[in-house]
Amino acid sequence: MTRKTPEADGGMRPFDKVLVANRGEIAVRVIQGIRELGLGTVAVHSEPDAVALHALVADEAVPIGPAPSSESYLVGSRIIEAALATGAGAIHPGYGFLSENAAFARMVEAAGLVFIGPTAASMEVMGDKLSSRRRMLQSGVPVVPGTEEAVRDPAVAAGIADRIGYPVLLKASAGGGGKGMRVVRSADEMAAALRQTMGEAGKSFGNDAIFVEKYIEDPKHVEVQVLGDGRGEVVHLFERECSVQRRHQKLIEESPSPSLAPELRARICEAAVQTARAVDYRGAGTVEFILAPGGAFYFLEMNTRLQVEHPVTELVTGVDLVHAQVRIARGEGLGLRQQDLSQRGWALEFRVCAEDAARNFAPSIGRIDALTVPLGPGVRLDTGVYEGFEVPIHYDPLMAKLIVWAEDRPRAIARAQRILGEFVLHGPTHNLPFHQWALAQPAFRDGSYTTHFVERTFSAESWQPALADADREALVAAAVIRESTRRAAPAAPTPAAGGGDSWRQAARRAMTGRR
Ligand code: MV4
Repeated sequence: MTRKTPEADGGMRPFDKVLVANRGEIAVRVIQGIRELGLGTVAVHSEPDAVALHALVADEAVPIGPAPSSESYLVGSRIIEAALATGAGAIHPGYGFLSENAAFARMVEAAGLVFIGPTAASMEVMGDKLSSRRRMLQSGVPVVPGTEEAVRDPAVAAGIADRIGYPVLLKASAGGGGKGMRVVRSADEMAAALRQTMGEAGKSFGNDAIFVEKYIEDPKHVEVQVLGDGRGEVVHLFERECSVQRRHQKLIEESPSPSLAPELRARICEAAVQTARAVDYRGAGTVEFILAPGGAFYFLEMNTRLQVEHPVTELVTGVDLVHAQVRIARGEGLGLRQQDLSQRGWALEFRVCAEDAARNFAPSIGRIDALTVPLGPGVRLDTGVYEGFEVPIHYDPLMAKLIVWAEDRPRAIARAQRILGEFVLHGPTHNLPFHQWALAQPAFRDGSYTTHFVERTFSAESWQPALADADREALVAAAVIRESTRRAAPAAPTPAAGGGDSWRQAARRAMTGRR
C-alpha cells in the first residue's frame, strides 16, 4: 500500500475510519464522538476485553494480545498493524497507554496514518519537566522559582535552596504524576534527599536529572483546557479545579474552579494560551498550574492528550472536545473563536472506581451485578462497564465517570447528591460512598478545599455510616431490579441473589442488616 507523505499533501490526509487505541470509558466516549461525525470506528482489545464495552460498541474490533497492557495496549506496532489491516486512516490514543508517547506518534505517521493528537516534537518538549520549564521561562509564563538546569551537587542545591528559601521540592525532570518528588525542609536534609531522588529517578525513568523548586504549601490544582490548530492559532476553554485527589489520583473535578475570581481566571487562561502557542500546539491539551494560597499561580506541566476530566469542560462550554480533535486532525482548524466561548453553569465529575476506601483504596474486582442510573436532567455517565461485565484486574480501576451539570454550584452539588443517592452499582466495591462523604464536607461545599483536602479530612470512621446507608439503599434497589428482570425473563438466572427468594425478603434482609 502506498500513501502520500505528509509533505506531499500539506499534512492533511483524509480519513473515514478511526482506530481507538484504548479501552474502558474513554474508548467508548471517543468511539461515540467519532461515530457522530459519520466516521467508521475500530476498537482494539486484549483477550479478557473481547467482551468489554468498547470492543462491543465499535464497528470492528481487533484482538491485539493477552491481558497485560505491556503485551496489548502498549504494543504500538500491533496497533498500527490493526489500523492498516482494517483500513483505518487515523489513530486516536485516548489518555494513558500510548497517548503521550512521542515515538508512537512518529511510528503512526511513518505508517502513513494520522495521529489524532499533538506533534511528536511538542510531546517531547512537554514530556520533560526541565525542557518545558525552560520553554515557559522564555515565553514569559510564570513558573515556580527554582533552577533551569539539572542539579547533581548537594552543595549547589543547598545554595539554591538558601536563595529561594526552604522548604524546596526536588523534582525529577522525567517524573510525572507525583513520582520522583521530595520535599526538603532544611540544609542538613539536602544531601541525602538529592541522592535518593536521583537514585529513584534513574531507576524509574532512566534519567536522573533533578531540579529544585520552591515548595508551594497547601496549593490548589487548577488546569486549563486548550485547543491549538498547529499553526499558532490557540483558544482556551477555561479551567478545571482538580484539587480533590489522593496520592495524585484525582477523584472529583469541577468547572469552573470555585477559587478563581474573574480577573485571576483571565490571567491563568491567558498564560495557558501562551504556553500552547510557545510550542505551536496542535489538538487538545491541558496546561496544569498550581495556585498558591495568596493567589499566585505557576505553570507545572502540560498534558498533551484528552484528559479523564474533559467532560466538565464540555458541559460548561458546550464544545465536544472529541469532535474538535478530529476537526483539527483533518486540518479543518479549530472551528471556534475565543470570543464565542464562555462558561455556562457548573459541572462536577465523580470518578467511579472499583476500589475500597475502607481498605486504603485497594483495587477491587468482580462482576457488575447491578448498574442502574436514573439519569435525568443534567446528568451524564461515561462508562466502560455494563451489567454482567467482569471488571478485570489488569487495568485502571476507573469504571465510569458521573458528570453533573446545573445552573450554579449549589444546584450542581444538590443534583450530584440526588443522583449519587439513586445510583445502583453492585459487584466490585466502589467509591460512590466516598463521593457522598466529600459532598457533605464544609471545605468542599464552600469551595475552599486544597490538594491536601482528602489526606487531612478523610478517615474511615468519618464516612463508614454513609457507606452503610448507601449500601442498604443500593441492595434494596438491586433486589427490585432483579425481581423485575426475572418477571420479564422468567428463565434468566438470578446473579448473586440470596438463593432465589422474593425481592421483598431480600429488601427486608437488607434493611435489617440480617443475612
Ligand atoms: C509542586 C507542589 C508544590 N510545590 N511543586 C504533584 C504532581 C506534579 N504534577 C506536581 N505536583 C506538585 N508540584 C511545587 N513547587 C505540589 C504538588 C502536588 C500536587 C499538585 C497538583 C495536584 C495535587 C498535588 C498533590 C501533592 C503535591
